[in-house]
Amino acid sequence: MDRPIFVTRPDMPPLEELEPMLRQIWQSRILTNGGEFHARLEQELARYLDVPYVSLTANGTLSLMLALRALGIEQGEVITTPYSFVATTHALQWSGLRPVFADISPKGFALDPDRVEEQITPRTKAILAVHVYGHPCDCAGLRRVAGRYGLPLIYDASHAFGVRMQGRSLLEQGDMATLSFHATKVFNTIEGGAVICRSLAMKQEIDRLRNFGFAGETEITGIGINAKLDELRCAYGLAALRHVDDAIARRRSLDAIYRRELCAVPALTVPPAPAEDVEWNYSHFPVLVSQGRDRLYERLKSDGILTRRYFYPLITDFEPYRTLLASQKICEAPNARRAADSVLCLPLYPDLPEQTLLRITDLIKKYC
Ligand code: T4K
Repeated sequence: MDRPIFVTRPDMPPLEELEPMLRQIWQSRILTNGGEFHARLEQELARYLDVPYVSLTANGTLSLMLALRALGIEQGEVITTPYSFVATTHALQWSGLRPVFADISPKGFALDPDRVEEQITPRTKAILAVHVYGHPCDCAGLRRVAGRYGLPLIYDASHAFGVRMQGRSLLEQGDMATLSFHATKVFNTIEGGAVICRSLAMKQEIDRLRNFGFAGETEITGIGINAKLDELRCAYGLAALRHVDDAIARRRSLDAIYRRELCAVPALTVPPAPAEDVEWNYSHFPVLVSQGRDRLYERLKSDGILTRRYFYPLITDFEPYRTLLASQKICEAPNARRAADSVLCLPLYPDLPEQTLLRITDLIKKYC
């Protein structure tokens, strides 16, 4: 049997580009707690992403927890989306915050600002939105709502590496944005992540919090955590960054073939690419299957095509949350539910051969 086709494959830098940096690490024995490669990756990412300050972290989940802590959001409710990877809500729960869910927009996959506003009460302490699949949220609408009630606005931008809107980095939106550099992301450091800060003071606060709160050898300024990224992963990230433009270009051409092949399949809706003023990263290729999504998922699986239902089930439907939220009146979120029940993310990664992609689209046409 052919090898399975996964929904994604990590994009890895050439080993020979990594080797000199690994030798240097072996010589210096500086492995973690900040080092040359860590400092260089923060600088190079800030330049590449066109943002003022980058604080590297061990992963995207800890990035969210650090952002919440640095903004002083330590109790109360945070309005968020049920249509995301569970880590978005887990980060709130681990931070002792109560998630309150609002529906996504009927067009697209991100929080609807009007639905967010309906959930605001005196207990609300912040809004946590997600740029799902790297498609920008309605940032103007969310900014208006957050501003009206004086609430901090945080973006989980785990999918939005390198995305730009109206000529500026999407990561500049909100009070803080967080990234995941997990192996499955457009840019990866195997595990890893970052917090994007607007000011040096905020970056310094995140830097202290990710290192247990240490502000010097004998002083801590807060209850920090260990969320540091080590030198090996930073070296890997430096090598990977040199290739990320090529990887995004390759994703763009595969995305175009999928669109060409699937736009006329009656049982499918191919969500439009983001608006023209958005430079997108082509992080995922979701389609909406009006009927029989799970049957299509299973049939493709039996052909060795491992699509994924990102994001099904809704976060509110996972068991721990069903119990935790049992006493709470949960918003119905019909738009999020419709998306979760019909979405299928198709394989998309830079070295997916075109021939394989065409085999996938042929099978989809046959089964739909
Ligand atoms: N916020 C959002 C919106 C997120 O999407 C995520 C993570 C986070 C926050 C949290 O960030 P991190 O704390 O993770 O940095 C994956 C990833 O583990 C997760 O990082 C990601 N989102 C989520 C959307 O997807 P799974 O359980 O679906 O991954 P897995 O292991 O099934 O991988 C998918 C496919 O990728 C596999 O079938 C094969 C391929 N693969 C995967 C890995 C890990 C490889 O070929 N090599 C690999 O090393 O969660």
